[in-house]
Amino acid sequence: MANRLVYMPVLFAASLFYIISSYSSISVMFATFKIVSSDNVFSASRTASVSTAAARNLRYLLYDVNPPEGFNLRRDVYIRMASLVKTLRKDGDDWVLVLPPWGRLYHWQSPNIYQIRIPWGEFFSLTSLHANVPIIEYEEFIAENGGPFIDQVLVLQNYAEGWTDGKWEEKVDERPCIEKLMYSKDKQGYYRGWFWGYEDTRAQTVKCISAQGHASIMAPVLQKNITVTSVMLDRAETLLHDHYAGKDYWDTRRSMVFAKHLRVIGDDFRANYLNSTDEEDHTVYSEDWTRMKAKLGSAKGGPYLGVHLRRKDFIWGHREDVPTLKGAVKKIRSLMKKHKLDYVFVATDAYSEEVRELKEILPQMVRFEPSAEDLDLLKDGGVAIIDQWICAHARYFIGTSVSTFSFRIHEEREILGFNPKTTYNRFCGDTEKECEQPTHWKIVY
Ligand code: GFB
Repeated sequence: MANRLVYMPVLFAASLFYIISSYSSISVMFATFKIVSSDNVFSASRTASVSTAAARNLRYLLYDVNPPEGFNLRRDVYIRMASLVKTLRKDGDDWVLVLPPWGRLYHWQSPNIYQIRIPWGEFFSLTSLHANVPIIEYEEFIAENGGPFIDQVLVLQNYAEGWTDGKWEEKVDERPCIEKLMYSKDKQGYYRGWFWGYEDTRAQTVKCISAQGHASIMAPVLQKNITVTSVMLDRAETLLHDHYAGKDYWDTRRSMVFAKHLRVIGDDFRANYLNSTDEEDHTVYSEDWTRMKAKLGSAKGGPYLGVHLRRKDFIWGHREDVPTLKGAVKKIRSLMKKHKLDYVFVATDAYSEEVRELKEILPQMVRFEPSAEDLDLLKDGGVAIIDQWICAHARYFIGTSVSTFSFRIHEEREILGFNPKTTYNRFCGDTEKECEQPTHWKIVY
């Protein structure tokens, strides 16, 4: 029987919470870089950028990601952009990161829910994000900027010719667009595009930039070659991490604290259905991420197995590293026995037929399944976060190969102080020969 759970009282209370590089002198190839800022037609709106000799100009970095990418890959790109903003701020203007509203994600297919223009505050604690790098929501940007205008869009792309001489080098150049531009000119000559569902938003100029390198490779370009106030990097996933899993990576990752109402719902679920509380499980959480320094191995976790079983597009390609439902259940049973756990919490994106099948072969499975009304409030992103939060508190966790959804759970458990042996585990495909387990990326403070 499914655990169909209704959370209206919690959600009501929770809705009250709503309001609120290693970049080391990379040699950038400027020889062919010819971005020159043209007259700014939006200048009347740019009250915030009035400069005095001593003041730093306020400038805005906006970004977006390739449309098919999912929620957790996007969270990864946020880390790259935060790193770039830190580099930009070290030397020069007062850059602020504008948070790209959530929405129109391919995986968010729950019917009848309004799932565009979702502010970050619905999913993450803005106070926590802000303690790492200056951020504002897109609508705040519109207000500060005096309108939905972006001075310059840079569409990032790789180099058409690939690596020259098979050699990797960091470089940035203005180049002709390789793919068809997703922006078109309106009658006034401004560029219109998706812009997170804000139809009034327009850009003054759009250019394609071939970029090969770490996020901060863009810093000199934004500081020296471009002088306009607001710049949007589209296809920002083209840029790599400045220093993956280094201190700065972890600072930003730690600052991505889930919104309080989602944590409250997750904690309530743990207590009611999985016999799990922070005090018993040694997972007491600090509201202030800068003070959250749990010793590795200090967390015990709730008396349940946490499972992330990615399906849908992960099985369509008949990937060798993803198990069948039967294969997954066999592994789940053996882990429950080995770790003497009576409960198993399963987070999955499986279609309802597969979930039904899973319930038949694993009747003790516990799932977070909100009612339609609660789903309206939480949205698919909120449910994904609650699933991740519950998996993050399990005594033992097993995820899906190369899923960024599972990776984000690993990180959450690392922050909570779990023994890596209980975290970095994944299912193997039924016929997979070499089933390499996930890498332990040790937290750095
Ligand atoms: O998060 P994500 O980037 O992870 O994308 P992958 C998967 C999305 O599917 C999530 C939903 O953001 C959720 O919306 N989803 C997956 C889940 N598993 C669960 C779950 O256990 N619970 C809930 N509630 N939702 C990549 C994508 O996915 O896979 C790429 O980012 C591409 O776009 C690639 O599709 C093949 O890394 O797993």
